Amino acid sequence: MLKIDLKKLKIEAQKSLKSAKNLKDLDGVFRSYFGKKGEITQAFNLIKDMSKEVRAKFGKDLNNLKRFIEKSIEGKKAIFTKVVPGKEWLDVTAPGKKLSLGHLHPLTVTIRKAIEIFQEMGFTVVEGPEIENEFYNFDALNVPPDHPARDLWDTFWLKDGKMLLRTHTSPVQIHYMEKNNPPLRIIAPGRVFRYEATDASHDVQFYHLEGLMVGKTISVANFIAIIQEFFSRFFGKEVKVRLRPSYFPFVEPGFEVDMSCLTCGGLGCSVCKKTGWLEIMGAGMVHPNVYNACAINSKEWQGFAFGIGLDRLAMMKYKINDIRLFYSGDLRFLEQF
Ligand code: FA5
Repeated sequence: MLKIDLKKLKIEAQKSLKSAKNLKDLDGVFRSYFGKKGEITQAFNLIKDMSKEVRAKFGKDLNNLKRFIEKSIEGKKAIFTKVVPGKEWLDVTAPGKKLSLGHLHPLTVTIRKAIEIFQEMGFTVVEGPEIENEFYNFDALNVPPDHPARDLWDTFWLKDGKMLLRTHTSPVQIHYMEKNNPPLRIIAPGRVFRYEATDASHDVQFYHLEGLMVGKTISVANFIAIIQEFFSRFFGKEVKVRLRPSYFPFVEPGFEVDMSCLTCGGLGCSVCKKTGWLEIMGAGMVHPNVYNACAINSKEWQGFAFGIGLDRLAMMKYKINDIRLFYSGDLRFLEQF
């Protein structure tokens, strides 16, 4: 039987490991011990022919040697594969990985800009709930039950028939005046909902910015000055504005405010329905019944309220010809801003 001297084998293994200069040499050492005809492999093949007494000791010693050589190879491999700091090659001219950054939605930019301008003019920002009850959305705004004016707003009623998705941010006026006494100067931006057919300038959800200014002598002239200032700052240029008499139950007198269509320069397009003007907001002097609903003396206080359609404002600013694009989630559209 072939005799194997494990001690000698260990010394030889140490020598060949010491002389290995790179990974290729190391691979050669590995194969010379663990390959098909490798020394350790062959030594294991001998075990089956050994007597019981010899087998136990030899097997144990052989396993120890096997582990020793494996560990030594691993150790040397770690040294060869270790990256030497400062010696790593880096191509500083290679193009970097482009991180795709998100950005604000054009409606968010519009809302923030509008808020900023009104804050600079001394208005306080107030919020209210998107789900309202009838009282705040209608009754307190001088629209009693069964009054035909309720038809002015196509409403999403909730199941109980009393709660609804607010059709405008005007209810925030009521919440605020219930808790605060005049003089006051607030804006209430927020999302509103209408159960109506969509087209280029109408959607079922959009943003309103309600404004309310009440004092002892606040007049329509103050409203015109404020709104003219707002438009000029928002668009960064003079914008033509016109007032048309209109009806809103919560104001008297009431008017509709149009701005010249910036999409077509007033020539007529699908956004302005070929009129050259775009209805951008409703407004008027607050109706005495609204003050009464909030326990405010209507003989002592007076002021104006308005409700701007922020989506339409954004359409004018960015020359967008369909309101529905804002809510389409289409990246080809959004990435243009
Ligand atoms: C109102 O909702 C009143 N609460 C505004 C108001 C406030 C009047 C205070 C007087 C005093 P109106 O329904 O017209 O008004 O809506 C206001 C603005 O919202 C419109 O001028 C328009 O710019 C925008 N708007 C109305 N309906 C839609 C719609 N379906 N999609 C997008 N914008 C709309």
